[in-house]
Amino acid sequence: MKITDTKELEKIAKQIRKNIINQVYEAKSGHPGGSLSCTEILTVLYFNQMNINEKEPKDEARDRFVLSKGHCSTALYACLAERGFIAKEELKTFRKIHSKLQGHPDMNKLAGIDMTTGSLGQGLSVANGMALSSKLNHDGYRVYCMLGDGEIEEGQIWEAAMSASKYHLDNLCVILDYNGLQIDGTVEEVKGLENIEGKWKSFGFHTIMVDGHNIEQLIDGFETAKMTKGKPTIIIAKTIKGKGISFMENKAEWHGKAPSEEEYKIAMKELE
Ligand SMILES: Cc1ncc(C[n+]2csc(CCOP(=O)(O)OP(=O)(O)O)c2C)c(N)n1
Repeated sequence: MKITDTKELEKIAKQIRKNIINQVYEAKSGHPGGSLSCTEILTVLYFNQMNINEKEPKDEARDRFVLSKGHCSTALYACLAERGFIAKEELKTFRKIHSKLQGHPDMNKLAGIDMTTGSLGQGLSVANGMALSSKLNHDGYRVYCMLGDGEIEEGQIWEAAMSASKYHLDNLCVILDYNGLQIDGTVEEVKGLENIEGKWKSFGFHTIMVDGHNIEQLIDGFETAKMTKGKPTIIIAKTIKGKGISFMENKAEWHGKAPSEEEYKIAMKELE
């Protein structure tokens, strides 16, 4: 399945946002802010870019995706449900005991999840391993890894960045969800990321800056990444935390909390 129509992809993104809010509301917990900021990125990956098959989720030849900012699992589950990897009904089990849909993604519970994540800073190292394996075995699959901008304040990320360029992992595409907010404040307040593009360039990456809510720019970015040889690519996607729900946008307080009944109704109305 490859959807190329921008309007169609925007419609899917809207449905994914509804799925995110429904999961968090039903569970009375979760992370809506950073899930809503990466919605279009995931939509483009899962409906336009990645070579995946919902009927064979463990196909060795599939492209891999690592949601390194694992707290945003609702966005990934919402996407997997729309793409047919799981039943939509299953979204209601998010964060329940014994559910396949744990608060943070668990690859041992759910086919379609390529890596267990949640402890920030580790995903890029694993993605490196996958990309290196694909190259050594001539498997041909690509690896995508999504990082949060708060997450990249972890030192392990920069060690992994050096390794990715040392091994010329041009089959690796990192996406930075650059929404400017962290768990309880701005990323700049916690530990500044000034000259973000220069930082990644100096670590040996090909850098592409996009508006992370613009489907066409995202598709162009991923296509350019595929054509880039000899080095890994990072797509730095400028986004808005809480995108799509007026009272959640750009508010750190919506990093990890559920809406009240009244807020839920307003949110769903805004997504109509
Ligand atoms: C190693 C580790 N330290 C701390 C946390 C707690 N934590 C969860 S989310 C978060 C902030 C992440 O910010 P960012 O990467 O910008 O995520 P986004 O804004 O996209 O949700 C923190 C500190 C964690 N999950 N793992």
